[in-house]
Amino acid sequence: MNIASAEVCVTSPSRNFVTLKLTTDDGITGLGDATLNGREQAVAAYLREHVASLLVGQDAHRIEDTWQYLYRGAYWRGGPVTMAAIAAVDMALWDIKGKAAGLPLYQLLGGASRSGLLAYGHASGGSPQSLSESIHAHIERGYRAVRVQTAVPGIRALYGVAEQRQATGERYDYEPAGRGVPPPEEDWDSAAYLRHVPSVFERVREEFGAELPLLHDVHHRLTPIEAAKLAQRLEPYDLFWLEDCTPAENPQGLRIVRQHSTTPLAIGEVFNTVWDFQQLITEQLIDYIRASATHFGGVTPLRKLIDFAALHQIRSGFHGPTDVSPVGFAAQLHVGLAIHNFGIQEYMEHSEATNSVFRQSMTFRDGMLHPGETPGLGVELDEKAAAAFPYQPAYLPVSRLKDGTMHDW
Ligand code: CS2
Ligand code: MG
Repeated sequence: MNIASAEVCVTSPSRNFVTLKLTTDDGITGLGDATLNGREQAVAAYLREHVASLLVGQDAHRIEDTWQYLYRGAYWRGGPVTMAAIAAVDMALWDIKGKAAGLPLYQLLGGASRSGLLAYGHASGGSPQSLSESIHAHIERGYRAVRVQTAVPGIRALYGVAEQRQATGERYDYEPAGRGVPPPEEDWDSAAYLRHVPSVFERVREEFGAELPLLHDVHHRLTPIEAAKLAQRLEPYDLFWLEDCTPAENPQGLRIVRQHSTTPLAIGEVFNTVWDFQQLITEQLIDYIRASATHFGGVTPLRKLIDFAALHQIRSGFHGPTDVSPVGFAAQLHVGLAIHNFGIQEYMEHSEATNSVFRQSMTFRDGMLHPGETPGLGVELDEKAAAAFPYQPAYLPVSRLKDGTMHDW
């Protein structure tokens, strides 16, 4: 079974998605997600110009060897563009293998280790009242774990705080990238944020009780000592995790946070290879792995990473924002179902438009996700529907301090 063609589709139903479609000489198709928010066309070109011709004629069953060929063979290793491209090839080959075997991917990875995946949703609010409504709306939709993001007095526009109709669960895209150029500008003030956030969790715990798992994402905005202070101040509210509390390019920074707090830490949605995680895992500096199949080179390396993490009792918390396409999302649902050290799965529901282009077998019931029993990944791309949503330049917002200094993502 050889690869006969490799085609790239860029479509924008609510947001941009890059999808690789591999077709074998016996007519089986496989899909892979190569979406890189705000840099989509770079990955599309990487695949079209530099990868497609290398794949045609190759044995579609040789997943590991193809991965190593694209990773080691290129000389230039790693980075988000390369690894999203390799991820798409890897996922598409697993999709094909599953279809050829007549089995959903999780069966090829060892079979189910649980009946479903605990998901967390994104609640947020501009005021205590709207945050409370948003959390209630998520619980009503079945969520058993909730990420809590809040507006902060003194910060004009803050990433991750959705408009009310989005935050209460209508099927709009959360955290949309701003369409058009230049990227929207938001602002940031660490001191104002540190003063405000603990009081929000205090109120939420008072209202919703001790049992609801609560999560919070800092989006890499704090220095290590600020992150330590936040993690310490949040301890009474017993978070499930505190995410991306400081940029982790300098993993030693996390030692400072660990010295001051037992709040569990989740990191890694922007990481691309196991080397980015090595110190964090071996020194036990994190508790949850935030990698996604899409930005980490696919199913093959994600499985290896999570097995490595298991040696240190670190669990999965794979990245599931709406800029991971339904294809990439399905890939990690299959991994999450199969592994032993599953933690939680982020679930930002895709919009109706996205779901009309990507037909999915996955389900969300009573707060639990399941990838379904369709052979392969369980996602089909409706190319006609996709063609109605052409690519539109779109960028994540940037953050500046009050004096205009660019701040960390
Ligand atoms: C966020 C993401 O889901 C999350 O945890 O950090 O929404 C992230 O901002 C986007 O994926 C960036 O593309
Ligand atoms: Mg995040």
